[in-house]
Amino acid sequence: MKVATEKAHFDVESIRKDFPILSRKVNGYPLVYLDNAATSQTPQQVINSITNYYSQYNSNIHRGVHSLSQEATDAYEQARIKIQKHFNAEKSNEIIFTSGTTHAINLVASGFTSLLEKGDELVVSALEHHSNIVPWQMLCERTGAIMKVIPMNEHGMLDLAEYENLLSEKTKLVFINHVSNALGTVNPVQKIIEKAHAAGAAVLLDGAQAAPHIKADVQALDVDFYVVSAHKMCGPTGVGILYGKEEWLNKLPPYQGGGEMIATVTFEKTTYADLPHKFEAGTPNISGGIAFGDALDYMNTIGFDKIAAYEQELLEYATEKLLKIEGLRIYGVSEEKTAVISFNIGEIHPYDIGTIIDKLGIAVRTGHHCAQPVMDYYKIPGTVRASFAFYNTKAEIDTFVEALEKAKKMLS
Ligand code: 7TS
Repeated sequence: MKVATEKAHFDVESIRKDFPILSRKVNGYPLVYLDNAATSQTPQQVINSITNYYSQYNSNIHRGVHSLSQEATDAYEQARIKIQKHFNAEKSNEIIFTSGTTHAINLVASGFTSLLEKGDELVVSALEHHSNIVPWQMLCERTGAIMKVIPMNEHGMLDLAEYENLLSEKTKLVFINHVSNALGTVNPVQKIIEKAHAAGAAVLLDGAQAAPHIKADVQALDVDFYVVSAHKMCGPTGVGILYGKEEWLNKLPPYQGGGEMIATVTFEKTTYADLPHKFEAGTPNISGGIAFGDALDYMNTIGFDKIAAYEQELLEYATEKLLKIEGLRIYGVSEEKTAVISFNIGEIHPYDIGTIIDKLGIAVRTGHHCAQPVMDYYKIPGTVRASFAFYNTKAEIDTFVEALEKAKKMLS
């Protein structure tokens, strides 16, 4: 994202009071939680939403005549509408509840089995999380389709000229993350979508790392599929969505068979329910879906513009401070990036740094971040990744940098 020009006041101290976990201690030190790209923390408003569901109207949806079931169904469908509005989908039946991004990608990849022929081509990028690689490799094995990879460069950005060379009339689908989880790079998705459509290919954007920071407008993007996980944006784990254009979702066969996804069942033939139920077999994560809607309300009340501007301030502050540590190298220096910093210090193994600073109450992720091709590009086993959220502070960054200096002394 572009650097914010105006540093508007952001009342982080009052926001932090919404997150009970932020006041706990870890290993005797105040928790400094910098692993937000793995999962974000949960505000009391969202915790209350889950408690309220289980203490007031826990029941199965879409089937009971009784009042509790009606209340639960209304709340769940209301959440679907909140999500539709948030991502500006044209219709609420284009929002399919899933267990998360991984499930959503697998749903689409499975559906494409019947739409591809041997020799068809798929385009992926070198920057992907494994969940946007492996389901498609499995699809290629089933169909004989071929996967082509857009290369990345030293800055952690995609080579768009090479992307254009990869596109042809054989290309059926392009799948790319909106934001890279390992490096924070914001990809030029509008251009990527335009070029894919010009070649006649559909596009799936993995929005798992973008949605907590950028309010995507699926109609403005004209994207065919957009997938996210609630747990990266103040919601609970085990729930997410697949947005798909209605015409595409109608073309894909159901992913799983079971209750709630049928119109009629006989042993001779079953007919399927309309969207969105065709893709929602079985009892879903009801409280999770409702809480996802409430998490979006929570973030929208603060405002995505304000969140993005504040996180950019944190990113600039942390980048400047970290670069003062001798021997520290940051991977991923795209001009447009979210508040993620992946780095190594000299030859020190990232795991050792992570372990030492954990003893000081600081949570970061270390390793390949489920993006091994990115690590292979840089010829490293992994990095230390600090990923910031709107409830982090500059004081926490200072604590983090001091802890890194200590770790460096111990390990050099
Ligand atoms: N896509 C991207 C870009 C991701 O960052 C992740 C999770 C996923 C897909 C999978 O999401 P899930 O909710 O289905 O598991 N990324 C990370 C991470 O960076 N650290 O831990 C999980």
